Amino acid sequence: MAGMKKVLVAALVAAFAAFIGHRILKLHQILANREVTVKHLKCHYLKNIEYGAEDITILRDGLAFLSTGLKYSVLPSFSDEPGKIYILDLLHPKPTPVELQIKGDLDLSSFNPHGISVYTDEADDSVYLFVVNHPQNKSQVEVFHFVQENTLVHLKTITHPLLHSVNDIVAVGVENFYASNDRFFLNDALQFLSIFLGVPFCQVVYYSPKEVRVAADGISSANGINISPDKQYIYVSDIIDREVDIFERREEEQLVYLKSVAVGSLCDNIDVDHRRGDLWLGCHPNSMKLSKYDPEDPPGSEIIRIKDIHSEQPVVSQEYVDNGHVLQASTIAAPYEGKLLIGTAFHKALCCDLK
Ligand SMILES: [Ca+2]
Ligand SMILES: [Ca+2]
Ligand SMILES: [Ca+2]
Repeated sequence: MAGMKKVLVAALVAAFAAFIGHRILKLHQILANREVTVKHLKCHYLKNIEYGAEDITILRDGLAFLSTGLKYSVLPSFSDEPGKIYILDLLHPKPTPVELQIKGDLDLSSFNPHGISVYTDEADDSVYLFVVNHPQNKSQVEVFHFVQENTLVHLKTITHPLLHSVNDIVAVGVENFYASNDRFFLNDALQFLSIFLGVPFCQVVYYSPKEVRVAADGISSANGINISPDKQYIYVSDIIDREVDIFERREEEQLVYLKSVAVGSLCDNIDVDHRRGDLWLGCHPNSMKLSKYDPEDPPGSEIIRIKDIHSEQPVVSQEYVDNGHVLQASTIAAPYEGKLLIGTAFHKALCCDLK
């Protein structure tokens, strides 16, 4: 009997050790500094963007919105100024970002914009900009009405206990959106433990003025979120699992998980080419360099495209790669008519030629 007990304990200890070993290996993969081979495009820096453009979204008429100046706990930041929203006309011969004036009841001194999304109301062509905002490290969503040429009128601030760690949003109506939470625990130690143990607790939340609820869960860390051109599918970048999760929108805005596509990098925000349906991802090839920032050995940038994501064999390709000497910490890449805008967490932004 005692021998049996010993065998059982030894088996349990071995299984536990194997599990811990497996998790250490996984964590090592997440934190690994991949040495990247540079692959450049013909690009130039965007004027006026020195402290990051974490998220970028482009309207069909070529107007791009840029969310700039993010201050986020896990990332370095090099400006004491509050964040700003810029606009850029890609149809202009020399596109230059211009700061949007914000009117209405919003505290601009603590404005800290993160993920953004635009929604055009087809009834009257009104454009609404949804912005994740982190004043005093809180998490809330601001809704603005965009008024040509350069004004945002603040309409409302949305807060909710389920919107506790919002990274990005995708608007699906004038007052409706999906939001991705990039962590489950607000406590850093518990959050690290959940990542170490590989427990996928993160959620996508659906918001409408009538109800707020969890639309999808089981995600390790939900970062960028976006929608297919036909509005049938929602894409979420699970940054820790280095994959894009695909969900189908069903009745009453429930999301049904379909599959994940491995991307081999820690991918941040997602833009979707409205013509072809390709996904463009701003990714981090060296996560350790990102958190332990050293200007002598900066974190690199990696832009990944996924073609035919709904087919049996999606095509995942590197479209732009830099070792940090040109561009650090890319978070978003948005294509438009042969051009590609690339934004970063805290560094500059690029406008590149794809042709
Ligand atoms: Ca976004
Ligand atoms: Ca996952
Ligand atoms: Ca993000």
